Amino acid sequence: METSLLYPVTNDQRTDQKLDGLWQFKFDETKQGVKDGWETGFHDGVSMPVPASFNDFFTDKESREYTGDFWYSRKFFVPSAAKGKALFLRFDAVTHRATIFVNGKEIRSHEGGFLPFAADISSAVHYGAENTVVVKGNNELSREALPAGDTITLRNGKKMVRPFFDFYNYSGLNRSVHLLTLPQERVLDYTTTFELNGQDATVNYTVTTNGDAPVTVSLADADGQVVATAQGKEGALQVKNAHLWQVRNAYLYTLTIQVGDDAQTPVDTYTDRIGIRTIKISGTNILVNDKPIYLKGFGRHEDSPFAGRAFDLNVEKKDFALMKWIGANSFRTSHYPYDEQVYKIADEEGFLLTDEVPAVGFKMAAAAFLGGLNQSFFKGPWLKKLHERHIDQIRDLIKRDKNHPSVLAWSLFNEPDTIDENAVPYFKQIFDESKDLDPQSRPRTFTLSEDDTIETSKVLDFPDFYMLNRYPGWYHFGGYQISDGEAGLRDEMDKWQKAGVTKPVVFTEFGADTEAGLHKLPSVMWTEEYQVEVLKMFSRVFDDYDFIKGEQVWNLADFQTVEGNMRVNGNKKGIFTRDRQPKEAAFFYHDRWNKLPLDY
Ligand code: GCB
Repeated sequence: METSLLYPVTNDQRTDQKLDGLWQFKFDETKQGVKDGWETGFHDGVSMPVPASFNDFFTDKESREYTGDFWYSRKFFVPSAAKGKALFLRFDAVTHRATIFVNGKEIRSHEGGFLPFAADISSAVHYGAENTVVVKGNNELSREALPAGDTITLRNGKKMVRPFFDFYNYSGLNRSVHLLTLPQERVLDYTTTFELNGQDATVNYTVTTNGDAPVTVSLADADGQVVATAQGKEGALQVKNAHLWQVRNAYLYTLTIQVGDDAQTPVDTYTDRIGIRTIKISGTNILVNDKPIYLKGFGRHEDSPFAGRAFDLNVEKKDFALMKWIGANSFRTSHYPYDEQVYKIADEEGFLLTDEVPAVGFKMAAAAFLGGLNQSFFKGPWLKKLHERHIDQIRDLIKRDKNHPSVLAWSLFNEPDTIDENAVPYFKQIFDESKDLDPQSRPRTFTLSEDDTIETSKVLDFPDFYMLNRYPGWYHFGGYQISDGEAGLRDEMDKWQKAGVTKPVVFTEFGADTEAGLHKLPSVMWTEEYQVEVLKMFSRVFDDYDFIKGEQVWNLADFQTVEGNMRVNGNKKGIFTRDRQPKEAAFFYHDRWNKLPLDY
């Protein structure tokens, strides 16, 4: 687990300089890099933008599909003023694994392509001089790593990935790289929990530092007025007439943590924006600030033309504009933790998000569907290593995101094989080990695929609410058979109702692939008219069952996938196209969601 995952800030004690821009880049098919000393830096690569997935910049297929080791290199200047400070490079995400070298010295490695890590580089740098950072990356998939898949070698010797999921294996330095100078004695982490007492609120906090200097915590309102202060590494801030963070009506306070005896010249300061709100599950209700809410929104992907899976603030801005316009209030970070800036925007805009670890592809039927094998996923030599990585990433995810008011719940898997008895001990372990990680005790859950029903799933006791991914009208009972699809969906919901479901049910995937601009009267599958028919069918069903507490359609936008006979250059279930233009279905939801009350 990472020591500190605090998001970088700049203030009197800390500096954050982004090392984004053009880096040197090389493939390393034959693993020559180390032998040839690439870790000391190189100039004979191609220039590569950071942050970006490297794949779509290439015009030849071998490069776009490249699987194996790849290297990035660039120079950066460390000012003399940094001497005596703690000095780190922070990588917001390298997909999927990385080893970091500075001036030829190996600093550290990291596994997991969607979470940040920091490398202490103070022992390797030259002050007042240029330094070289080199990243050796790798994008292979295996059953021992998240997300799950295989890497095969073609008869021509080229490696290729076979993901057990459909999103394209976009790789590289997908998020920003930061050069951080930090005080030696500093804040490593903090937590908050909330109690609401009538008009007032208590913010309980803990602060972790790496020293003994005293800690002072203060809270300022949106106008910058300090409303509460407290001393010590643990304490409570009493807030009179608290402004609560509400869904789509956010209010953020600024929390300032100071380390040191002297308030005028602190040893360290860390500032963050927090929202006061509570989250509870009560019967079949999801409660925010003790009021029931109904989730409207999307499963999403970090995906766009040119930069692939890289974080792009412009795309994100547009996505939030579209989600606000359409009347959404929530989304799931399917199928991996997103860039931290996404959570900051969600905090400000009052969106709720279900935060997912990349535990996707834990099902051999998914592998079979995409051309792989059909056997038990939860029984195999890969499980031990996979489990270590899975829980490690859950720890880092919760550590990274626990202070965001927008985070509603933790999603610990997407569509694992839960009809397999072998899944039970694995689930027990993951749920036991993650139980106390979140100080706010947010709900933990996972999505159930169509095979996993109230009758077949062996792990229904574990989640705090149910997330269902269902595709009648598309993968079965498509086209003119859609009426049978609706009947089947109602039969399934009747069974949940009859069984006396005691937890909320949220539909987290449903939809139909739709080629934008394709029209037909009467409709056929793939047309914009048909997508609307499918979504209307689901809406009718949702409206008839009280225990359904949300609808998150698959997907906000079309996205790039593996190629195959199931996909026409991507997954086209987007309500918007990949370049974020509306399909007919967008207007259907604009109409429906803007009318639905929050506690529907
Ligand atoms: C699913 C997966 C999602 C796919 C989707 C589809 O069940 O969770 O990753 O993209 O189905 O469209 O097939």
